[in-house]
Amino acid sequence: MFSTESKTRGRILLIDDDQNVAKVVKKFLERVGHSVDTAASGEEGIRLIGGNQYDMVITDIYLPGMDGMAVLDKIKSINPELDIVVITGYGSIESAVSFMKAGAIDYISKPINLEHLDIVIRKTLERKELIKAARERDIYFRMSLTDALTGMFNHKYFQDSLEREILYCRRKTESLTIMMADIDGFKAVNDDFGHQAGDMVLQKISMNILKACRSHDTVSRYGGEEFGIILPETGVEKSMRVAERMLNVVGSQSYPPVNRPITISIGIASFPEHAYDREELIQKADLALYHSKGKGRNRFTVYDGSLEPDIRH
Ligand code: GH3
Ligand code: MG
Ligand code: MG
Repeated sequence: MFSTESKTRGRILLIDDDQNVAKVVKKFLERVGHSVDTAASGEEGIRLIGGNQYDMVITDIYLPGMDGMAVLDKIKSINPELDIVVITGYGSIESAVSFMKAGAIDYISKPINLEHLDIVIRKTLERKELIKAARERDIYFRMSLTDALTGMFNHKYFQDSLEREILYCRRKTESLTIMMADIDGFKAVNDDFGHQAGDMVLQKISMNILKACRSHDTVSRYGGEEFGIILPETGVEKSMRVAERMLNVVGSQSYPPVNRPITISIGIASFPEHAYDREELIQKADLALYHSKGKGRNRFTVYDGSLEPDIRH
């Protein structure tokens, strides 16, 4: 996978007290496009690492003063992620192994074969690039699933998880319950205390909703001041206890700077009891939520056929 055509270039620190070796290696590495600083002792190398951003370090293991192992330990304590390649004496594989056990990423032996050195450096830099790219992908992936204000999962994650959970429950003939929760009178909170205070309330309510749920429940910000919660392997009875707890936790807290009680209303619907697919389940939980609002708020309602609007005229 590591192409010799790779354009990977790095900022490299070379620590070697042998000035001839340092000169030859530096010249070679610069010719192939790297930027290289040299240090003639471990102490000097450590100093340079303190003030520069290197991609990797190449260090001789035989150094005057601080020896190679001490240098390696010190570098790892400063920056555990900095890749270190050690230069070992000819045939001393044991020392190479002990350095790799201590955290070196690879080794080259003296006398240095420049082509081998080139391969080791490319592999090290490319590995570093791959790790960086994987981390970025991971961050963007997580960002795409979470809501920036509350840190909760977002609408899309809620929909995707619900679809997945329903498929699972169909296969396993399990039940699941969802709750739609909406903050009561939130428009007035914004109007009376400002949007920033509203945001703070949203954040604290999110924490409290999470507190009332169990670790395997999926809690997400459905939109605005509404939350969608998936309770896997949970029927109506159990979900009512969770809803009760949620109303208590949310309603019993204060939300400075807002100096009035803040409550939520909840609608509950279960699979397969009330609906057999995702959209219908959400629609039924919404209808139950609407009913909680109509009945005076700060309460939960479990979906029931009698809640359906009467369409006979
Ligand atoms: P109800 O009890 O019927 O739910 O009344 P309500 O005032 O909560 O409902 P309404 O739908 O009238 O208003 C919702 C408000 O929520 C309006 C909107 O500005 C506010 N809101 C939605 N998202 C955010 C947000 O991210 N931050 C803030 N501060 N407010 C938000
Ligand atoms: Mg509301
Ligand atoms: Mg709302």
